[in-house]
Amino acid sequence: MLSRRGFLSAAAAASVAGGLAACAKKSGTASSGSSGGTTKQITLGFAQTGAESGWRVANTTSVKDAATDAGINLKFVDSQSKPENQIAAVRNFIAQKVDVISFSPIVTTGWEAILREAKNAKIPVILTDRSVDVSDSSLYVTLVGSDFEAEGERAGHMMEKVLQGHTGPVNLAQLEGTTGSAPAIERTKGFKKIMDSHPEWKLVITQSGNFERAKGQEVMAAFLGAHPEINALFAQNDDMGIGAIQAIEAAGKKPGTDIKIVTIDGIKDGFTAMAAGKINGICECNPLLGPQLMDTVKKVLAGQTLDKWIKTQESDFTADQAAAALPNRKY
Ligand code: GYE
Repeated sequence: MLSRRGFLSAAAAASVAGGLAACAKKSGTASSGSSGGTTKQITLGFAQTGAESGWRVANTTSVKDAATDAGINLKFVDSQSKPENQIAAVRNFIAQKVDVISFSPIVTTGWEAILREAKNAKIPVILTDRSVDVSDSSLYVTLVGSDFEAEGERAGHMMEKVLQGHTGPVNLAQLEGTTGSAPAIERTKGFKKIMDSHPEWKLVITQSGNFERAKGQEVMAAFLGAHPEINALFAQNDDMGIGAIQAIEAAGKKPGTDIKIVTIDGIKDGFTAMAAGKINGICECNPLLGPQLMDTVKKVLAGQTLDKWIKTQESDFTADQAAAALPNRKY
C-alpha cells in the first residue's frame, strides 16, 4: 500500500500536466485568472461517505457552504456508508461530465477501475479527507486531508500524558473506526507505535465501532462484559468515545476516572464530555475542509501543479483546557 508519507514524495506534476491541462481547456473553467472571456460556472461532484459522526456532519456543512461561497455548482451525494453507492455516485458524475470529482473514500480499496474511468474521461479527481490504496497514484490529483498515522501517534502520546501518575497495570481497549477506512488503518498503526514503546501497557481488546456512537456503546458494553479489568480506552473518534461513556456508566463505572479515555476529532460533544471530566484528552482532526477543497478545485482547473497531499493543521487538548476551548469550537 502506498502510505500517506509515500504520497508526499510523489510530485503531482505528472498527473496534472497532461490530462488536467486539457481538461481545464475543455471546460474553460479557469475562473480566476482567465483573461477576458466569459467564465463558465464550475460543477463539482462530491460523494460523501454518509453521516456516521459529528465530524462528518460538520464536514458536509463545510463543503456545501464553501461551494456556495466560491460560486461552485455542487452536486452532492450521501453514500450512506456503502462503498457501492459511492462508486455508483462517481460513475454518475462521470456520465454527467462534471468538471471535477471529489469524494471521501469510505474504504481504501476498490477504486482502481472507477478512477481509471474518470481519468479516461479527463475529469480530475481530488480526494477529500481519506486516501485510497491504488498502484497508480496518477489516478487522482491530490488529497486534501489529515495525517491519520500522526493522529494515532498523538493519541498515544496523549494516553501517556493522561496516565501520568497511574500505578499498576494499564489494560487498554481500542475502538477502531470503519474497517478498511484510511483513518482506522492509519490511526491504529500510529497508536501501536507508541503502545509498543510501553511494555507495561496491555492491549486487552480492539474492535471496530464503525465511527458511530451507538456502535461504540454496544461494542464497549461487550468489552466490559468480557474484560472488566479495562482501565484505559482509545476511541478513534469522539462519537464512539461518547457511546462508550454511556456503556461505562451503565456498568457502574466512572468514565475519565476508572477508565481513562482518549479520543480523536474534537467535536463540541467531545469537548462537553471532556469539560465534564469524562474524556481525558482529545486530538483534534479538523473537518472544515470545504474552503481548502474549493481552492484546490480552482487551482486544478487552472492547470496549477499541486502537492500530492495538502495537509490539515490540528491541535491537541487535555481536560483542563476543555471549558476554555469549548466556546471557540466551530463544529
Ligand atoms: O475521524 C470520523 C469520521 O475520516 C477523519 O471519519 C474522518 C473520520 C473522523 O467518521 O469521526
